Amino acid sequence: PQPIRLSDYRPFPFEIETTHLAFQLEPSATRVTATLKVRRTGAAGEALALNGERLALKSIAIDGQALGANQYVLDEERLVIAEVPDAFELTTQVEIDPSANKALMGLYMSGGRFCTQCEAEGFRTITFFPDRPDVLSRYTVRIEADQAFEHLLSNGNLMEAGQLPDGRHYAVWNDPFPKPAYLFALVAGRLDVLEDDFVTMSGRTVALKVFVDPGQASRAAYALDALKRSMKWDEEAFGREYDLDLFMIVAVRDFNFGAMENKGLNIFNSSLLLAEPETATDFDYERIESVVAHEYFHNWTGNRITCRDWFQLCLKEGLTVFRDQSFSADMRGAAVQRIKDVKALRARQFAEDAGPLAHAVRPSSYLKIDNFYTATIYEKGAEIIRMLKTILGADAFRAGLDLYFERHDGEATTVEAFIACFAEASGRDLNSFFSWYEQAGTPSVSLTHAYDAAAKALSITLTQKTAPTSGQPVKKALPIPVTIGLLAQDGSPLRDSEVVLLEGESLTVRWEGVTETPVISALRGFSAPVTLTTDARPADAYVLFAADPDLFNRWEAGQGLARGLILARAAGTPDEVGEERYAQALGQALDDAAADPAFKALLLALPSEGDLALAVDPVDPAAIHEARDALRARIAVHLGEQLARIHGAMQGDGEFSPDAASAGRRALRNACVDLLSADPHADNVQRIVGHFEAAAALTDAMGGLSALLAVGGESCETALAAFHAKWRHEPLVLDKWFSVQARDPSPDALQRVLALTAHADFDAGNPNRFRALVQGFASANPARFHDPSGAGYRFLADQILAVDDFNPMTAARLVEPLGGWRRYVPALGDLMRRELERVKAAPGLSKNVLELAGRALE
Ligand code: B3K
Ligand code: ZN
Repeated sequence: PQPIRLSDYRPFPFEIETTHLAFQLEPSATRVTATLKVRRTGAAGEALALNGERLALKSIAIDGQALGANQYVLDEERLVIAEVPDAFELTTQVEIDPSANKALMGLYMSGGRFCTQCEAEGFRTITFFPDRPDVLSRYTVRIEADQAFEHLLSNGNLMEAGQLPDGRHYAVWNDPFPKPAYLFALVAGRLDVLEDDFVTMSGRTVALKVFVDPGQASRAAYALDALKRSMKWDEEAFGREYDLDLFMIVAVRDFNFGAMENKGLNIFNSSLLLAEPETATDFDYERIESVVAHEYFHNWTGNRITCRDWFQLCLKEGLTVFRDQSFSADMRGAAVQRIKDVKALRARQFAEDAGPLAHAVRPSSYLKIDNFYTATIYEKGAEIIRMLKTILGADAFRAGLDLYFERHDGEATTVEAFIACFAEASGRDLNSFFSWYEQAGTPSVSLTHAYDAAAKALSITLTQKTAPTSGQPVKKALPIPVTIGLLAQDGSPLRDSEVVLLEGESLTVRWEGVTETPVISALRGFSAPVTLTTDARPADAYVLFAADPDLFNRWEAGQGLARGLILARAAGTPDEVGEERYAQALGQALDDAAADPAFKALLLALPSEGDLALAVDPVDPAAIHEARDALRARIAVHLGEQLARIHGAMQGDGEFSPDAASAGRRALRNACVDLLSADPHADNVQRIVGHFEAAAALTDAMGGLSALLAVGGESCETALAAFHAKWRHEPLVLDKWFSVQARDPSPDALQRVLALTAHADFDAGNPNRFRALVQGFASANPARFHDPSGAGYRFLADQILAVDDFNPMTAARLVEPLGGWRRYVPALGDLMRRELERVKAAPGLSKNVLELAGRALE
């Protein structure tokens, strides 16, 4: 297959002024009639080429005249009409089979309802259309269906609805805002609705409706509340007001990813919408809040201003992630939020950037755009926006964004046009900044320093380097904002934070008036997505760990200490004195009455195995796992009484509340339980069993179950069985029962996972269930995935191939865990490579999997 290239972009030579769609919904034979008002905008004589896949063409006419078979060419992917007038109306009628659509792209059935997913290129499986984001059109949609499909929904405002003969009914929707096809949506079916409204800053009342499975409306209350807070926040923080009179969200159970920002009709994976204390963890509540916000924020960053082509994906995604992260920081506390965001960035994006699937935030070619909805485009894309704000300052940043909204409203635009707004508003040259979009790989920054006690001067030298990535052997220096502050040896503040902008390969700054030997706190708040090494003495990290006023760096200092200790052990040179000292420092941090429980919970979690793997070459997952476990056990022994005491003190919530403070208390008590499981003596086991059995909130039940899996034995099996019996009819909770077992690092985990693929409740056709088990195992259980026999890899490859048959998008996302094969010890790397080769050679493979397996093997 031929790659698509950024440099090949050409505007579409026609404008589609209006699009009228008429749906005759039938699960296995839906008729779609599209009437497009077309006007030539390009050169005379250019053919009209429309995308269309898996469509049975029933009729085609221009200005009411049916076209003969010799007047157009139809192949698997396109309908081309060579000769068309300069302005005309094109009418096509096609038939499609939503009930057979297991790829979950386009129009499909979930739980007996019709729903759609069009981004990026699903619209072309619904009707013939220029399915590209730069073709904006005004849509009217008429939906007709059996009355059993009670609600008939589409984008915009409801214009008309009524009954028809033969038990059918219809609705007509009009969306006044021109939009690209990927933002089209349709839902039809029996649903319950939770309603509210929101008065915008200019005083308009917007009706809010959340549609869910019958009987589940109460579970949508938190999402609805998050929506209202998002609408308010976007007005206050960015001056953005909602623009339609109606905003709808629908929850569906079968969905390939999280949620979708269709204009006025967001569609959500039910796992990111439905929440009650017994059926959702605090993490779910957090995700619901941030994803509801994210999709809502897209209304301006994505919908009102969209992307010229899919290479510009980060224009809407990076910016919108930045906006949702800022929202969450305001809702839940900036430091804790930042730590969580950076953990996620390192776990997913840094890993991606370190392997053969590394790509630029704005890539320059692809086979399947579906493969580029990655941590790099989303999370690193957001980091770039954050750096822009750090470099320009909040006011110039806001001015640039205001200019962007004003200048490009209603357009499909580019990253260049976006950056130009900030250059113009701030008067700064941002040319070199643009390299952040074009260059893949995580820069390494090293910091060295010299303190001149006599002159009371500190000089700091920063140097950067980015290792080559596939296709980009030579790397440029990037503008890297490094926020630096100083502490005295006793931990008191010596100098406030300052942003040092490292622009070339290396930079030395000299600070006068530094009155004593300082402890340097660098890259505060994780001011840039880089890996930092410094020449600091180990003792400095203890000063930062105890006292850095920048809480991110306080946490980071602890992680750095733990990382060093674990890696020393993994290398066969354990530092037992250091481990005791670390455990003691951790104990002191836990005793700090002023610190937030959510922050303490983060302190208690050691760096993940994935994080540790990024720091060594080659990676030996078993050695890392054992070393990490050993440090966990040591901490559990050293701090046992204190952990038990804190666990006790964090009990008793009163009535459940999902707010950050209550969630923080739950996070801390579960972090204690997690550590106690590393020292499974009778008292601890009893405490864990008690924790599980008394759990009222799902967060506690899951924390208990996961700890019991680590302990193993009778009490674990009893708990698993009890949990299954209680929740077998609640799909979202049952997903967690699958995933907690997939993530369990006990030696028999692979056997358990294999057995679970044959469990009556396992369903590879449902992405949530499938990912809970397979992704949970391959991405979150390194110790067992990297079984020396290669059985874990074989299992993953088998699953990729099985699912690729009907759902290529979901299959392709599983390639990544095998992708890093070059970084593993050769005995494992070879086995991983062989499984990738087997996948790549499989007959009938999708383009999606082919592209990723191919790149991983390059
Ligand atoms: N824009 C969608 C993602 C669509 C993924 C298509 N493969 C959700 C989001 O980022 O908000
Ligand atoms: Zn998004």
